[in-house]
Amino acid sequence: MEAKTILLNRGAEPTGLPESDSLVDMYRRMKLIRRFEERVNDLYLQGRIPSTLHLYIGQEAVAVGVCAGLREDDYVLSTHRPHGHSLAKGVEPRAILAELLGKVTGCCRGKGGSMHVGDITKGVYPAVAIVGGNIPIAAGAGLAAKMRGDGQVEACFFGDGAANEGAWHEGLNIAAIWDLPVVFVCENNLYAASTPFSLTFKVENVADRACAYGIPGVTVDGMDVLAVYRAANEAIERARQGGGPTLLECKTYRFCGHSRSDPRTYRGREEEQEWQKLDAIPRMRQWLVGSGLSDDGQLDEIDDWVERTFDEALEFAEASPEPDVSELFTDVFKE
Ligand SMILES: Cc1ncc(C[n+]2csc(CCOP(=O)(O)OP(=O)(O)O)c2C)c(N)n1
Ligand SMILES: [Mg+2]
Repeated sequence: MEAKTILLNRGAEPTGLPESDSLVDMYRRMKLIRRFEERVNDLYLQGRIPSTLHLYIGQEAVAVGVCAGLREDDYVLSTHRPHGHSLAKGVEPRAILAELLGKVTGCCRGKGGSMHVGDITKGVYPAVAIVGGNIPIAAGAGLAAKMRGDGQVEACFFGDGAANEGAWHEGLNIAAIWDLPVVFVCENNLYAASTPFSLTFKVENVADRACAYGIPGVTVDGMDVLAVYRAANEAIERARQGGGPTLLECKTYRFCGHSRSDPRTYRGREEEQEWQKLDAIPRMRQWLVGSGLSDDGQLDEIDDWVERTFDEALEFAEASPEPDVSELFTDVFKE
């Protein structure tokens, strides 16, 4: 089986898209993630976040494009870089922010912090920070969905680095042989921390490996939310109809460092500038205005809403108490 590549259609007229409201919503969600991350970064620099951070800035089109094709009762599995996935799936910004501040109103009651953000009531498993650790869990969740027969799909996000973990190969294989309803979404941002993709892969695309498991492999422009949406939607529908998993690779780039205190000596400023020209958010804005689906007035209002939403979330999180010490072991072990 050949991997299918639809990466090279940058600028092509998109087809098979949802209603215009949903398209404007994709802009809103990407903008929310971008500003959430930028403002969380400011809070971190002020010493107000008691943990490390892996920011999602630059990769917004992937989370939003994939989640736009999911049902409310579908599930998302995430990684050490999870804020964007949760926001895209509909977890409340205030619940994530409270979690980052270690408050009891956080989505994991303040006990998980940045790397374990998630809210099962919104269809987001608490994130797994072990690289590749969420892959077998996605297969297990897919098996549960298949046994329930309720048509639920799991979207499992991971980085290029995860695709070189043993658990990744085992998880993909078992999902493949049992036709489990999982979309494996690789966010290939070209680096695993400081290690370049080209030093750790002999193949050009992560999706080229799909043929080893007998499943479809698709590589898509991860800086184009519409391209991600179309490819993800096809994979999601295939999974829902019993057609098994897909390996969907989104070529993307993180605009910031890997985590805090990363001087980015392993990549050039010129490369960063080239990728920034592909920023999905202004591109989507331009496309919405150019195609008459929205206008600057509506999109400016959305931008204002994003700032207000963050202000309110911060006010809520700051006013919330920390978990009581008596809660130390609650929700940690299964009763
Ligand atoms: C098994 C394991 N090894 C190492 C780490 C430390 N670590 C955290 S993130 C990361 C890089 C992951 O790269 P990638 O999967 O490409 O995701 P990205 O950070 O680019 O989003 C590493 C090595 C870890 N958390 N788990
Ligand atoms: Mg990476």
